[in-house]
Amino acid sequence: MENSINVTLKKLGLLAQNKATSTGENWFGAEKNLQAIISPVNGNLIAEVDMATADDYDAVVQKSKEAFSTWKNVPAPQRGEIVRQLGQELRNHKEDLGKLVSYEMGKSLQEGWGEVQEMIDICDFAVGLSRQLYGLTMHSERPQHRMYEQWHPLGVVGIISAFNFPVAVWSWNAALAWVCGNVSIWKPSEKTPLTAIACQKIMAKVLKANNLPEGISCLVLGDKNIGELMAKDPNIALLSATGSTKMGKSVATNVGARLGKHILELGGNNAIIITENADLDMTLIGAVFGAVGTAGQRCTSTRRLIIHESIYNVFKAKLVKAYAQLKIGNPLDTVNHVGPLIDKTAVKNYLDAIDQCKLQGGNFIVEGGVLEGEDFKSGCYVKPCIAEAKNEMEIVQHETFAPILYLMKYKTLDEAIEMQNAVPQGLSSAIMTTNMREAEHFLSVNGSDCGIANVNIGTSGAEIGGAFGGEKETGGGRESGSDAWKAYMRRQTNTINYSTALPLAQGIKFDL
Ligand code: UN1
Repeated sequence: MENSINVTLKKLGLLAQNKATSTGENWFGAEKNLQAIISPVNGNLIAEVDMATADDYDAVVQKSKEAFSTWKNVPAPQRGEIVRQLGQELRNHKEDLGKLVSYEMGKSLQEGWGEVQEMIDICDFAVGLSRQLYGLTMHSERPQHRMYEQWHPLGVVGIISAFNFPVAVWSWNAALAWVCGNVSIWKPSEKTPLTAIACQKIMAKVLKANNLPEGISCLVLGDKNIGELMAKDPNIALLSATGSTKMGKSVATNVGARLGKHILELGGNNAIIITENADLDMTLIGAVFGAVGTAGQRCTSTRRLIIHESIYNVFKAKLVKAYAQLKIGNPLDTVNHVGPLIDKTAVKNYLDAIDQCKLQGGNFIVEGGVLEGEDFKSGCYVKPCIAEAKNEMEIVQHETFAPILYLMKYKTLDEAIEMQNAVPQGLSSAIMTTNMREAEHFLSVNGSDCGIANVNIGTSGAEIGGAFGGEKETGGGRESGSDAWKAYMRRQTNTINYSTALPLAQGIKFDL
């Protein structure tokens, strides 16, 4: 395997030795501040990466501001053409980039490729969007006046992304930011910098081929101190941050203190309501993939199943049987369904959550535990587990980034919806039912309070075409599709008077 990973690294322009280097100017590090990157797949050192200092960060900001003065003057459809070329390069590199995502982060190869596909999809979306940055025209209340609105770029867009979607979330933000005329500075998770360097190199090549400044797309590798610099920096016109609610609150406070703009995509605590009218075979696939996909480390992962009492036991038995068939192991081996957690801290959080659940009265029907042996030598492989629990338990109210699924029973749909909504987070939700009244009630104003509400689909696996994000402690931001692009631009309202008089609005008389 070691050999095939080295080939992958090489094909992505990363050296196979243990030191990551880059020809790109806009990511930094001069072997001052080396951090080891360990694969959760086998515990091997993949590379050492230089982390940026505050001075490096300032230099990157300077580069990106210079690039903005060029880029904002490139017509939007031509900006779209650059993103089209990036999409093409991503197609060419899908296999390798997906594999590196899987090796550096631990998600299954299928999901690694799926993540790169999300990048390709958002590029396609952004190309179309580059010809559709529409403003409205309005009728003026004054004669021979015209009103309209237009959208201008913001400037430098900061992107802080999390380890669990190490490349896709960057592309959702960056592709939109660029067609909107912005430049971007990306701080990836310090746990997954290699995939970020690979993406940076791909984009740098596209920019170079088009004679455009590399500063249009910048990368800064760093920890939360760099994130804090970005949040406090008035040069960052918009900061889009994905991660924990704790991180989001700090970003919101720092960006808010300077009245800056932010997009926050934070924790989820997503439930599927399974009614007595659900197609249980279909439900099983959605629920199990939602709970164990990416080893329960998606912000859209299914954490709670709220099941009608009449089918509770039948569905519970199906779940237990399905969990017994799950194959846990090397995510690069496509026979496995579940790979490792990201690191040993994540394993500790998983074990603590299991302990807490037991202490708070939870009853495990599929036991958890850490896997041992040569195949699991990174120490990051855990068993997906299921506990019968109560919604109000403290641990159930909390997002644990691990494959722990909580089951609960309900009698009436209103009670189920109340439970589904009675958590601090509001990202994704789903109902499984073949009954139209139940489905529509769930989607109505009296239904789910989440940013995403699905019918007969699980909570994870959103398509890029819709706006992605959620309410309450999820942070309220929207990224990706629909009209999420508007957050990446500033709206300007223009009123033009082509008459020979100067009538005031609201009929105010002011004669000189
Ligand atoms: C995330 O977990 O931060 O909907 C993003 C999904 C993916 C994106 C998840 N398309 O599960």
